[in-house]
Amino acid sequence: MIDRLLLLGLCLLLGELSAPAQSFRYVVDDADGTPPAVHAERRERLLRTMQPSDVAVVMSADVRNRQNDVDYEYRQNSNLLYLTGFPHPHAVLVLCASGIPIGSGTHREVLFVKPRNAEREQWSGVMAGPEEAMSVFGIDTAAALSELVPTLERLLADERGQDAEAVSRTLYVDSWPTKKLDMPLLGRNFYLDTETKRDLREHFPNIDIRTPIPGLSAMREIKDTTELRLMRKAINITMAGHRTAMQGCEAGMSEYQIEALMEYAFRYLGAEDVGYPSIVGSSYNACILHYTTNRREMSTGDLILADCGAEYHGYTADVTRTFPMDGEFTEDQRTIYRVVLEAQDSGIAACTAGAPFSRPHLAAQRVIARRLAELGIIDHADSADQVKRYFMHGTSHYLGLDVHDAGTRGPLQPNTVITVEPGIYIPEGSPCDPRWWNIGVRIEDDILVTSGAPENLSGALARTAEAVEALMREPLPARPQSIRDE
Ligand SMILES: [Mn+2]
Repeated sequence: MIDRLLLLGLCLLLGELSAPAQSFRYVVDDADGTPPAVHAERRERLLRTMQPSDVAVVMSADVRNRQNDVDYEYRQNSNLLYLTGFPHPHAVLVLCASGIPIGSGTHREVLFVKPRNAEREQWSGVMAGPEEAMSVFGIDTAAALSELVPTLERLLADERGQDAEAVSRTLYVDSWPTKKLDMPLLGRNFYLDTETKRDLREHFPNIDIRTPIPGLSAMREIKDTTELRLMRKAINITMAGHRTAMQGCEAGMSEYQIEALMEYAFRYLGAEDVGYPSIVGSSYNACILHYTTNRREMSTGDLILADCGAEYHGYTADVTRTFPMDGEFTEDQRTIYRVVLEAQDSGIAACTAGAPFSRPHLAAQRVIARRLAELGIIDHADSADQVKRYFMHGTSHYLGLDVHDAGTRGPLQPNTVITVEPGIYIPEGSPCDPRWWNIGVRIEDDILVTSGAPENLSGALARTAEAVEALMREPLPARPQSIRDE
């Protein structure tokens, strides 16, 4: 990274700081993303869930600083991504069917964004301004971010000073992606949603202000054709990553090398990122649900749990496989693995339209309870506490733009994607025969609910113990390969 202070000093010396900066072109590098017309249709659909005079506000995610001049890689707020595809920070979408006053007219949608700045672009790349928001992203009207507050003032002015009886509008404000800032020295935490609402209520006392936007979760729960296409792509890339990790696994490796093989394949096949930090836990680390340290050197006889998902054009997969370091399960590992697989099969079969959201979990839990009791690992299959000791998490969550995606948790509906991921975790010291200690197994697939049988979108990746062993005997291809033709 170039030292900015050094350059700044040089510029000042040469009197170059005020020189006219280069103007860069705004380029979208690939055409595989969501078409602007699809975003426009989603905005229209959201507007139809609201009263005509209601206002919805959706903000971009904040830029998060790592230290000094370095920020974390930017990731857009999923709700704004879903409604606009706009990938940059400092943007706010306002929707109102009865019209938002901008310039001489009124508009149903306005995206407020930072105007372009040639000098900044030289350092951190080109960000779309109002012009590109309209021409590239297909937003009806875009304006400078500085216009946001004055516009809201004009839009909501009618309601000011009126008595509560006259309240006619609801202002829906999207939740902040960052919920809470810890401020230990002030002795309190700062909750962004609460603070935002309080500020707005002071400013517009007669407007009903609510968080979040109610229709949005229900919309995001059901995936449209474009979303399913991108999710299949993310899942196919993810399967290739898991194959690369299993085929490349060798004696003496460390967890981070499995992570490296996985993420190398993700990036090589076009994923921009991971959807969540990769979990690669061996031996006792496999018993920690969200273990992401990934630093342990593995040894012979270890079981490796890899819960990793590629993010492609905003959509993430979420797949877990558990495999033996040596390419062959021990007898006890195989026994536990088969129980988890049976539970998962049972959970997947329960993913039918109309079923309560909890049904896959109950189906998987029932199998695990019965089998753990048969193996003598617990005393009673009907003791929820005993089962929870070894299977302590839920079996399913929605999947989409977020790994734990938006949704209503109502009955399952066609074109919803959920995970089915039962597991059994037996840390050292557990009250059972020590032969089971340090076995942690989770098997997770991404399931598309349809009007008929559920479709396992990641089912082409080895699932049975024997298929995993067969895959690990295969040589590692020179380059990561997609399993399915796109
Ligand atoms: Mn998951």
